[in-house]
Amino acid sequence: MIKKNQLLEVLRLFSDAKGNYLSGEEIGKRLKISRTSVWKYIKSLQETGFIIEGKTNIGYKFIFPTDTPLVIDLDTELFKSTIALIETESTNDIAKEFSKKLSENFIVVAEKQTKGRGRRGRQWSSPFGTGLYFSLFLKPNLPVSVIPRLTILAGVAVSEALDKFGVETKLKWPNDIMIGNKKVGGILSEMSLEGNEIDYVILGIGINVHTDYDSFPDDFRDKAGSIRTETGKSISRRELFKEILKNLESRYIEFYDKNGILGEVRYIWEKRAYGLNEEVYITTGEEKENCKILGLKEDGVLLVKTKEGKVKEVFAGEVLF
Ligand code: BT5
Repeated sequence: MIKKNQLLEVLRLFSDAKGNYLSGEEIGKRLKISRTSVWKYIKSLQETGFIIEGKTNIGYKFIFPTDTPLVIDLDTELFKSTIALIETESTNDIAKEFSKKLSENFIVVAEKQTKGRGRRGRQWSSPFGTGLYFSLFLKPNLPVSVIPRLTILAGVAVSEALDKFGVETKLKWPNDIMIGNKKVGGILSEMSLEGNEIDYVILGIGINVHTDYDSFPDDFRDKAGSIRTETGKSISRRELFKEILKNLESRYIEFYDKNGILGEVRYIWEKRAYGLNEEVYITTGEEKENCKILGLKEDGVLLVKTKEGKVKEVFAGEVLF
């Protein structure tokens, strides 16, 4: 029986080895397992998509994906633990599953999701080794009404983190991260109530980092892209993950301390808004209306102007171009 946490330990050893070969003996010694077990672990990792080269009498070398986000050293006060998974249905579902077992904020991250979810039961395509798929489990003691603002806050935190890698993004209300006209990331926030109060919030974030167009399903291939396809940049998912967590943590703490006020985050979001002052279609349920995006209200609600010149607030829905 293969122990999952030891698989991760093998990965950690490889990421520390920085491209060098590690002998089976050395891996075995460090993990206190036999060489046969080492071989089984390597095989199991290979079967899930990791590329590990084996050379007789020398050892094993990690080829792909060396930027795996599964082995980051957390530098955070907000999150107390991480659940790292090679493959799972949906990190949001795992977070939900652990909501009863873990009472403090935690992170779930996976290399692949087989049932990655978007809003309203939509799919989130999550191929192995190319994107960042993670969920943040939070227990905020805040009024329910401010929780939808967390999607805006998370979008800003991701966009600012990407700035550090020289990647310019726009935010499409309410939850899309865009480069040009391609969607490269999305946020799915879900909450659970206990009576009238927040029990917990799960912020699920998906970002296409190296994903090729071919990996996206036909029905939205022309609308999706990755950081690599849109900018030609190949940035480390692990480094990006760290930067996002760092940013999100400080933005979230500020938001929390102000009892759920977006403050400057609102203006940062507006500056990065996709389609600001442009004609768009807003759909809420069945209706579709031609409007101009004016900005964001403090409460995360989108402000638009209709063809008749009426200013309207959009609480939920989609922006279509
Ligand atoms: C979202 O939904 O954009 C939210 C995506 C959240 C994904 C994360 S990954 C970690 C965590 N675990 C989960 O199971 N989910 C979260 P929505 O706005 O409903 O957009 C979904 C639509 O985006 C789909 O209907 C497709 O058209 C498109 N889409 C699906 N996968 C995509 C991808 N990888 N890149 C770009 N577009 C995609």
